[in-house]
Amino acid sequence: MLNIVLFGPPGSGKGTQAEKLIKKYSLTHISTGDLLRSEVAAQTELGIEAKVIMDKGELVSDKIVIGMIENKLKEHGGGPGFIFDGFPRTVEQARELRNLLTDHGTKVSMVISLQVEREELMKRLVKRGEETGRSDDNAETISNRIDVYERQTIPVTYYYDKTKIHHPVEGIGKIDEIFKRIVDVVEKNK
Ligand code: B4P
Repeated sequence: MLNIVLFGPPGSGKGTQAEKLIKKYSLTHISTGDLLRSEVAAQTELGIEAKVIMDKGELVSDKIVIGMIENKLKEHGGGPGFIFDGFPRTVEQARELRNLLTDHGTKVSMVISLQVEREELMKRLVKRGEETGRSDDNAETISNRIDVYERQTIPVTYYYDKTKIHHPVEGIGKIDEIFKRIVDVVEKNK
């Protein structure tokens, strides 16, 4: 199986590039952000709890997010592989992902980490907020999301650095150019 973790700060293009990768490699897309937003839209108990946290730009608890991933893996067992978009975001989530994939007889094939600096992230997400009205895409929340990323999510890269499957990719430029850079990494390492 080809299991890709698409990693990077909020606004680095994970969702954007995941869409293209799933088409090219017929992978199953698992975006914890999308899963949480559908719980919010359906106004489930989990969604009501998650919305408060997401609107502050904080991370939803590991327990909730890992439970969602577990369900998705059960649902889609086999197939060519998965794209994990926005997961793992903590070292605990990275450890659990490893355990869950081991239980399914597979593992993370590669971690592609999009590199984009804060100023560009702010610009992209403020623009998306204006266009879509997404409630966590306002300047104050975006800034906190980037702080949370630096504090809680960057340590995940140290976790993967030890495994030699971590590949940083420049995330600035045209969407198709970035996609080509990612595909080059996938082709060399799959
Ligand atoms: P996510 O939904 O994962 O939100 P995100 O990090 O902002 O990424 P997204 O995929 O939406 O944006 P993208 O970079 O593609 O998470 C939202 C919240 O959910 C989190 O804050 C947290 O509260 C919670 N959550 C999610 N996963 C969790 C987890 N594992 N644990 C705990 N909590 C979790 O793109 C951004 C914008 O940039 C788009 O508008 C796009 O059009 C634009 N863009 C992309 N590429 C570009 C390029 N090359 N040039 C210009 N613009 C570009």
